[in-house]
Amino acid sequence: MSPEKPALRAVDSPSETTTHEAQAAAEDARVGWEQFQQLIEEDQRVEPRDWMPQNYRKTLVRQISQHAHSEIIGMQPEGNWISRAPSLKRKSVLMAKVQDEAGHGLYLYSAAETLGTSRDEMYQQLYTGKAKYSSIFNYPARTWADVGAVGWLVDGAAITNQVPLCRASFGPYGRAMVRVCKEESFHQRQGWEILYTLSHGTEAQKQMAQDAVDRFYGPALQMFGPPDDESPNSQQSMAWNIKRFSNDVLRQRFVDMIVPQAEALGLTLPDPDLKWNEERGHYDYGDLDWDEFFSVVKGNGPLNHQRLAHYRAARDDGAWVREAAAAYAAKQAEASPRSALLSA
Ligand code: BYC
Repeated sequence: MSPEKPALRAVDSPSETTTHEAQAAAEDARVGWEQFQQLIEEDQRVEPRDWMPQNYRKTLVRQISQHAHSEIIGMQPEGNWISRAPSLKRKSVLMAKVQDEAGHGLYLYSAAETLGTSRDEMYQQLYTGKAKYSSIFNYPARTWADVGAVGWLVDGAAITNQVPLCRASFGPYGRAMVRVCKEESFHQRQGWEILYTLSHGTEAQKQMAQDAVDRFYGPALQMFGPPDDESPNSQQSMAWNIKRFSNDVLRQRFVDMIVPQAEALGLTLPDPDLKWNEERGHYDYGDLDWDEFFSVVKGNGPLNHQRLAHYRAARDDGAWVREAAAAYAAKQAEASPRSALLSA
């Protein structure tokens, strides 16, 4: 006897099913929203499988992918100096640092992947010029002293910005930041040490260090993003415990940190308005050139085109390596599905 076909219940008609599913989805979203709110209020971590609002996911992908791209493009100014570093020791230290930056990019791409955006998609966005990356990397590193200024000022700004991100509400981002920050603090010391050596060398070396600081000071302060009243994302990101402090608060923290460090280096910071404000308990500093900042972010900085062209060329040149690796992995999987699974 053939099994009886179950009678179609009223609720199984397509429109009823849709209504039923929509109600269930709305209920899931309501419960998910409450759980999400509770995690944020209790300052706990949100994990990839937790329900999260679409805009929370979107802003995380926006910030994390932009951060990852910054690490990848950020290899270029210093990578350019590996073959010209003044000693074998300096060369190997710089090589390790640049390699660390590549690693940071990879941790961050992995964190963004847990939000459902594939690595290929992010690479493609960078390749086509759609993605943003930090404005600072569109400035040239002209001299060996610039490598010191990048380490001291750029990595210094990065640490100031990223230490609070270790407590970002999204688990994979916060955990990636812990490791990144440990490595960044070595990078900053490496930069400091280069500048210290130069500023205690010959007059020409000291001048080279001063020139580098003069050129990188303003753009490093702009790494923290636009002033608070022109920062559309800060408020919501802070409400979601992604960012813990506003752009201006972190910029001030950085200025307060580098003034005594510059004195110890025997170098000056190129800002005549820089002075201690007893009442505020902070250093006052002069206006930054925000027209220049927005122009760089829009793609019109000194090296935007060159940085992107170099990235594209490297990606194109490396296509055969990726194809060969994929073909090898497929061959291994065919020969031994189990070992391929284990090595995946
Ligand atoms: N450059 O509302 P806002 C490193 C964009 S690499 C370019 O304040 P948010 C290293 C911003 O994205 C470390 N764009 O945004 C590597 C937004 O545009 P969208 C890099 C910038 O997200 C190698 C718009 O302006 N660090 O250390 O709340 C060698 C409005 O801004 C910039 C990170 O990426 C900028 N400087 O705050 C050496 C840290 N600033 O997205 C060293 C992670 C702003 O709406 N990122 N914009 O189209 C963050 O902490 C935040 O995303 C920011 C901006 C503080 C940068």
